[in-house]
Amino acid sequence: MLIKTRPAWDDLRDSQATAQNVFVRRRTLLRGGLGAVAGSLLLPSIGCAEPGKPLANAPKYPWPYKRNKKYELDRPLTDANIATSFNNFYEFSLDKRGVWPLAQKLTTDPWTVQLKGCKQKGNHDLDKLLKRFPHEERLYRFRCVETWAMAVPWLGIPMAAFIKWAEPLAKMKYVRFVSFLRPDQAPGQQNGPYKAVFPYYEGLRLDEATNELALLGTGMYGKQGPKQNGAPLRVIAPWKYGYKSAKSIVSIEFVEKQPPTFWNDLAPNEYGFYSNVNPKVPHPRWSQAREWMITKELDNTKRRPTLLYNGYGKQVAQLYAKAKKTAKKKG
Ligand SMILES: Nc1nc2c(c(=O)[nH]1)N[C@H]1C(S)=C(S)[C@@H](COP(=O)(O)O)O[C@H]1N2
Ligand SMILES: [Mo]
Repeated sequence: MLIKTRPAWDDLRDSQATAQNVFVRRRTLLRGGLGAVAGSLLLPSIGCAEPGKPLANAPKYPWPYKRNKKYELDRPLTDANIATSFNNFYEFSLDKRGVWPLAQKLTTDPWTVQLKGCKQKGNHDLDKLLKRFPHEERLYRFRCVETWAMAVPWLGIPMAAFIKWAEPLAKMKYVRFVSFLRPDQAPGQQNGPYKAVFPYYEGLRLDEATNELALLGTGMYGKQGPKQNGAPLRVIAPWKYGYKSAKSIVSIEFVEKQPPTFWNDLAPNEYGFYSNVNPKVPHPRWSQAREWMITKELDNTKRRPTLLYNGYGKQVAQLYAKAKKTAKKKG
């Protein structure tokens, strides 16, 4: 209903439609002293940088895997060079085209993951941990809250298999993910407007995390990593807006209560905990009715309808049958 009264929101230019960026601008201005950062965000974030060959540095995928053919796409896959050179990863840069060169500094091997709130609690070497699980390739849609979208051949392990092995304590109802904190490798953690807020933290309800769709991502396009997309381990929850999928995670914690999340803490009126893709729930500053697929041209005027739950209602709608009101209200 809201959408019908505000059709103009469908015609947002990218400079207005960069949700999280616009918020940063306000915040930096409020804090003062970061005028340069704030100023650069006034420019549209697309169409200026040379994408290069950002997949080139990603190592060959080290684990055997099979494509799970159950998950089919209704649209072409996004070009690998586009999906790996147009990134949201504020630890490195607020400029989507500037993330990938900076992210190469992150050392991802060896990598330790800490587990809490489960029988397998403690520090685990990631390579050893990942050997325990069958790896799969899955073609999924991906949707950022800013209205850009892509279709990606992810590689990873089903989160349900990992959680079954980890054995969360019976009282735990949520899982919390925490990204790395290494200011020496991530300029955004040294100087960015969020330096005091990092590490990035996110979470899922336990029944969301054990849904068949949820993955712990370890690669894409047949390769490990790449770093700009969250190597060596990230969350993949394709029915939710992209910010739910924390990248380069170092800690997985099973907890009793709904954990606070990065964007919800920063702007609770704009970013909820559930954050399920929903064309009928507009962001306070733009419509979510339509989305645009990232391509070489980065043409955000060619839009297609957004799908409820990003087209994954068959798998996830039942998760929200009881809690419908909360999920919708929180967007
Ligand atoms: N640690 C961390 N994880 C993050 C982010 C971030 O800034 N830091 N951005 C999120 C957002 S807003 C999106 S849309 C996706 C982008 O993933 P991609 O660059 O692989 O497309 O990562 C999410 N995970
Ligand atoms: Mo996003």
